[in-house]
Amino acid sequence: MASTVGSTAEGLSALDISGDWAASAPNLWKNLSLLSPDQVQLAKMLLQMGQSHLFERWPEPGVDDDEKRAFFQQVARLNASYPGGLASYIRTARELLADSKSGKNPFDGFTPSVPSGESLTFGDDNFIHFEEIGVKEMQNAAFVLVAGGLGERLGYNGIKVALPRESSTGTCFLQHYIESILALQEASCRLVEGACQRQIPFVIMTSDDTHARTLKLLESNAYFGMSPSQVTLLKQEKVACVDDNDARLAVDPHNKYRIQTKPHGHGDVHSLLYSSGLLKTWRDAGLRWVLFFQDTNGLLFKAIPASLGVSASKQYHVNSLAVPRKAKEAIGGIAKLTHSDGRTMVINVEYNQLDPLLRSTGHPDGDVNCETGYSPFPGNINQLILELGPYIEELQKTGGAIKEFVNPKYKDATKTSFKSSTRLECMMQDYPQTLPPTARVGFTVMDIWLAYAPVKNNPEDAAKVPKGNPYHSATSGEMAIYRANSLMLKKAGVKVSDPVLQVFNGQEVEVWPRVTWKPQWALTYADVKSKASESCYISQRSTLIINGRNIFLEDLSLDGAFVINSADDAEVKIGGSVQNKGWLLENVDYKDTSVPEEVRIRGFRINKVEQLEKTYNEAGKFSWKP
Ligand code: UGB
Repeated sequence: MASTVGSTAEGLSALDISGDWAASAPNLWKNLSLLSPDQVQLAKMLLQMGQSHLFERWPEPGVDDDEKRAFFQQVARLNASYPGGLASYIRTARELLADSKSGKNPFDGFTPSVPSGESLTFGDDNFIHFEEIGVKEMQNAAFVLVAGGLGERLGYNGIKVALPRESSTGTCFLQHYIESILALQEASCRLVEGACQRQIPFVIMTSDDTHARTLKLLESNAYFGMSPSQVTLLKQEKVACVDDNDARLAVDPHNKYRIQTKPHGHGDVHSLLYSSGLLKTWRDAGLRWVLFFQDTNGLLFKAIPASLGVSASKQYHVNSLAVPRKAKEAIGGIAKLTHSDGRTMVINVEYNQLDPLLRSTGHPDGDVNCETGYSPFPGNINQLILELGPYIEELQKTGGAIKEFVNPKYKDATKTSFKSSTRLECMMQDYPQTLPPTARVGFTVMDIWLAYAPVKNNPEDAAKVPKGNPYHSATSGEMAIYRANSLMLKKAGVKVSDPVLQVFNGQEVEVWPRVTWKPQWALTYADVKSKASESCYISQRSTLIINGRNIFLEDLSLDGAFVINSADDAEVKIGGSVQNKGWLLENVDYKDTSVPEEVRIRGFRINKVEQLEKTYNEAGKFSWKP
């Protein structure tokens, strides 16, 4: 319990509030003897910052005293976790709310234009070259997953990283990410002469909404094979909500002794990494790259080797991964912004800002597609690769603070009151905003089918997405994995049947053969090419699951379901014709609550009618044909 101030008079002098403070917060004054000296200072700061309303409904001492102390413990946490403390938060909120009320454009004076960056085509020589470089560099990298968001748009009750990435194997996103990092670590180490001991560090940013469940998922699955010492969880704190343009802190509607809080955004990752000291540890260990990624993009590791190769070859301090973007799609656009005073920056312009910015700078149609059928501005998929040295240098100047914004929903055009409380937010991709013009900021555009299929939208909203725009749902996220694997095999020469169109949860999707593989089977196009021969064939209704490193598909002809498992030191050659009834996709309605949530949000379940399963648990060379 906190120690209390000796006397009321001591508390009064400590407060030193100008004006009639007792009239402004009489209920606080009555309760002053409950507070420690530090809490008295916090009380003083709150009153000085015009927050006396917080105490309006406080009863006499003796009633709810523990709750009152808990209130100040919360204030202390909010104060400590924000650079400059709560007073600074309130001041910034007032400034940004005033800008928002007056309609000030955050990009005032800047004109957007289409920037130039590296555009890659899967499987061509350039792509293969960058993948090779990327895999070599991987041992000098650390990965950071931002997973503090609850995913309100998806409406799923669990944490998003626990969702199956696809339901043929049921592997969840977090398991897939960890297995991909381990496979990259191993592939990179194989390219080093002599022993390579390096473990790729993996940081997960969590929040109060996700922390306990993320830790439990890791612990109950033995960290999916990663050494626990390789994984660090950094928890972001939420920030205070404000109720009006004066930035009066919002009282929690469920508890008058709490300030309402909401997430501050993924931009917190920079200050957390900086204050954790991890960046310096990594630099001292000789690391060179930090790769940031989001919670539910099941394709992203297919794009990582080549994009790291681009960073290394072009010596980019900042490399943003991007895909062609449909106009008005809810992903930010990467733009070059040129100020009338000559300043330029290459930066993400968030989807809700791009259209007004274009309209105010001579593009009356705003955010529209060009002749390619896509927006001329590449879509930011928020996977960033930062070079560690320049990153540390920059954070030493900023402490990791990222330019914030506020997005109040006003009740009416007078912009004087809000529909609900709001808060300051920040985004990790805004990091380049403070960089000097000499910084090497670039981006890498990849084929969308290869790099980007997030699971963000609930079935109802996904079904309303305009035709031609991506659904970003659990349905499309899973189908994208089968499509990408099928297209990679096709590019390698395998004959893969064309997809059929099917509708799940009101979304029409291409259904390709359900092909999945463990990351250690293939991380790059070169891996796929070396393990799948051109004489293979896979029919559309097939399922192929490859669980092992050294599995070689020779002249396999598959029409049905085939699961191949092998130990790391087994080498297995597979050929011949496999035919069975296979695994069927059966429609499920998202409103059918008798079905588990993770199944119903994708709109289908897999009925495993018949399959062939081959398992090679021992070391040695094996060859199989029916
Ligand atoms: N996240 C946190 O870790 N903490 C938070 O406080 C909030 C989120 P959303 P958003 O992928 O196409 C981003 O909600 O913010 C994590 C980019 O800004 O999924 O709407 C959260 O767990 C946008 O430019 O996305 O939009 C998740 O992993 C575009 O790139 C991640 O942050 C878009 O993503 C993203 O949170 C996209």
